[in-house]
Parts: sequence; C-alpha cells; structure tokens
Amino acid sequence: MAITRAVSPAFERCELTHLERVVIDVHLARAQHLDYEGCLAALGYEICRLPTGPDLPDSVFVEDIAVVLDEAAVITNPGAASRRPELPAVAGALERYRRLLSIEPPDTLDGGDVLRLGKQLFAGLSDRTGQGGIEQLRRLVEPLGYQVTGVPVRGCLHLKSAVTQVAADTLLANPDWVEPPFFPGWRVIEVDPSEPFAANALLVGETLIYPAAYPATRNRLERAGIRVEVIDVSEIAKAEGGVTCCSLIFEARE
Ligand code: CIR
Repeated sequence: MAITRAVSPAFERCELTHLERVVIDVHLARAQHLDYEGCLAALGYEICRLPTGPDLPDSVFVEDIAVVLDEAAVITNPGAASRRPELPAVAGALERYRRLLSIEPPDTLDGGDVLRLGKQLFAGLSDRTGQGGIEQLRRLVEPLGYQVTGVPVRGCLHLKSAVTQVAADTLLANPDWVEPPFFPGWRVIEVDPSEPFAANALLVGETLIYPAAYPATRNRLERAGIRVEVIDVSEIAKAEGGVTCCSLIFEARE
C-alpha cells in the first residue's frame, strides 16, 4: 500500500526554509506526482491518494505526518504549525491498517526526520524535530523492539534530505549535512559535491526511485551497482520536497 496525497491548489504557498521561493508550475507538479504514483503502482503498490484542499499547501508531503512501522503507525506533530491540519486525514487512512500512536504537543517530530533501517530508527534533530519529539518516539517504539538514535542535522530541512538508504547495505549521504560516522556498519556513498540536494532517494524493494536532477550522483550510484529508476520531480523540489516525502509505503494488513 502507498498512501499519497494530491498536490494542493495552494502548493505555491508551501513552507520554505532553505530555498528561495520561485514560481511553481502546479499543473506540472500534478503531472510529476502522477508519474511518481505510476512508478509505485508499476512496482506493485496499491495507491491510496487522499484528497487535499486550499488550506493544506504542503499536503503532498505525507511522509512528514506519520511513521508507519509493521506493528503500529506513529502520527507525528509536525514542526511547522501550518502542516498540523494535515493530520486528521492521514490518521483516518492509516487507522484501517495500523494501531495509531501519536507524538503529543508541545513536542514536535516530522516523519522526514525518521530514517528506518530495519529495527533501528535514526531520528534527525532538526528545525522541525526536537529532542522531546525524539524522546516521545523512543518511548512509543522501544516496546515494539525498535532502537531510536538521535542524529544532529544541519544545513537542510530533514534527516532524509541528508541521508537515505539506497541498497540493502548502503546509504547515500551529504556529509556536510549529517556525519556519516553516525551510521556504523553501513557503506556510505557521498553525493557529488555539486549536487547537495541529491541524498534523498526512495528505495522500494530493489528499485531506487531517484530524481533526474542529479546526474553526477546518479552516476556514482550506478557505478556502485545500484539500479536507478529516474523520475522528474523538479516542481516538488521547488517546495523543498524529495522522493521519500510523497508517500507512506507499507504492507497493508487490516
Ligand atoms: C515543508 O517545508 O514542510 C515542505 N515544504 C517540504 C516538506 C518535505 N518533506 C520531507 O522532506 N519529508
């Protein structure tokens, strides 16, 4: 199952932290989002696309709203207040499949800050996710057998802007934004220095969904033997989103 959410008519009013606001072609963003969903559907996922509205500019970035594990889903409390109205619909969709847990205010945590590597959850300490949010996550998921490790991130929005998994034993990272030594035992491929935003990749089974905008880093991935499915997400990137941000992927069990 892949939960996605439509691109809002207010997408141009998205939150921006590290990027300048530039014109977003919302029609093109919708077309790119459709391609993205098509990619996931071709990989065998049923797509559940939630509706949006003019009051939810960043709703396409469903990843930030929940951390879906095998045993439960944690509904987050996003660091940006404008994103909190996104919660009810995502929680409503997930409650069919998972027991819901939640991060309670005033602490905040964004799903984009949680990198799941098996039973280990790395949680980015960022502008959006505080120590309190990470502690709440730890208390919620330790009883389920997960270990939570806080990782400082700097210079980017979320931990997964700085590091993602690209193969069974391999991570892709921007070492200026996160310290690779936080991930002992993992082979780490570094992004090409000319492409700082290139670390966000979406591994689905053995396929890596990867933005067309980063050819030099893609070359590094391919030389490392990783098969890449390239997708153009230029308009999504203008809103500071990447390929992990636009879906919640999990095994559907009712
Ligand atoms: C925001 O600032 O919240 C959105 N404009 C972008 C969120 C991207 N989400 C993600 O990296 N997980």
